[in-house]
Amino acid sequence: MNQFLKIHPEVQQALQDKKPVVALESTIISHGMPYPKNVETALAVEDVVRQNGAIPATIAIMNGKCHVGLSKEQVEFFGKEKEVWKVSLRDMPYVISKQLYGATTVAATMRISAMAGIKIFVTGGIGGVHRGAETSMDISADLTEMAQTSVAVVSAGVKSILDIGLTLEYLETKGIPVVTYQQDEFPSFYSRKSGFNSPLRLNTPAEIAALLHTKWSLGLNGNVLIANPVPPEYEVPTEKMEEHIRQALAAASKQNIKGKEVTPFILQYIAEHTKGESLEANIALIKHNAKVGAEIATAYTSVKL
Ligand code: PSU
Ligand code: MN
Repeated sequence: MNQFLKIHPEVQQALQDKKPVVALESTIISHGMPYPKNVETALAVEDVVRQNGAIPATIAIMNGKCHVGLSKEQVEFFGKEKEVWKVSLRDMPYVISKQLYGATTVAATMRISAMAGIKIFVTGGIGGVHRGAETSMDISADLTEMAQTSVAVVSAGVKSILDIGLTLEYLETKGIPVVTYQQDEFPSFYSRKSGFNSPLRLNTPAEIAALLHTKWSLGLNGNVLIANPVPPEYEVPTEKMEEHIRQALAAASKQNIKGKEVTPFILQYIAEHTKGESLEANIALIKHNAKVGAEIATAYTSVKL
C-alpha cells in the first residue's frame, strides 16, 4: 500500500469485503462552515451514510499521511483548529512532507479516494469556473482532477458564486458526464433551479451505478458529476441568494482576495450575511447528498460484472 496512505480499519475491512464506502471531504469542515455547526454536520453526515447502508470515510491529512476515515475526535479537531491548510492537489506534497494539518478539497479528496479504492464521494458543492474567469483565469483544480480520476462525486450542483454556464462548458470539454438526479434542470446548490438544463438525467441509484460501471469499463477514466437538488423545503430562492453573492464578490474584489482564499472568503461572507438561512440549506443538502450517495454506493457494489 502507498506509504502515505492510512486507512481506518473499519474502512479497510469494508473495502476488502466489497461493501459500499462513501468518501467525504474535510475542506468543508475546516474552511466551509463555522464551528460548531461544521463538526455537528460532518458527524451527522457520517451517520446518514451509515443509516443508508454504507461506511463513511472522511479524508484529511495529518502527521505526513492521507487519512481515510477519521475518528470523532479527529473530525472535532479539524472543525476547531485554526492552523489547517486548505489542500488541493498543488498543496499535497508540501503539507504531507512538512507534516502539517491539511483539510482536503474535492480535488485532493478524489485523488486520495482513488488511492484507497473508493469510487463514490459525497460533498456539498464543487469548485468550478469563477465569474470573470476570462480575465482572472480562476478555474478550480476540482475540474481538472474530475477529468482524470475515476471517482464519482455527488453534489447539490454548482454554487452560483461560480459561472454555472462556463463550468458546464468546461465539464463538457473534459468529457465529464453531468447527471442530475430526478429532474431536468441542473441545480445551483441553494436552489433547485439554475436556468441551465442538465446534460443528463437519471432517476434511480441503480441507473447511476450502471452508468458509472459502463463508463469505467469502457476505459473512460474520470469523474461523473451527480447533481442532487436541495430538498424543496430548504431551498433558498436564487434572487435572494444573488444579492448576497454579488455583495460577497464585490467585497472579495475590494479586499483583493486571490487564489485559494477566494472560495472560503465567499462561503464565509455568505454564511454571515444570510443569518443562518443559507447554512441551514447547506446542512440539509449535504445530508440529502449523503443519503443518495450511500444508495448509489450500495447499488454500485451490486452491479453484475
Ligand atoms: N464550493 C462549495 N462549498 C465548498 C467548496 C466549494 O459550495 O465547501 C470547497 C470544496 O472543498 C471545493 C473547494 O473543493 O472549496 C474549491 O476551492 P477552489 O475554488 O479554491 O478550488
Ligand atoms: Mn480558484
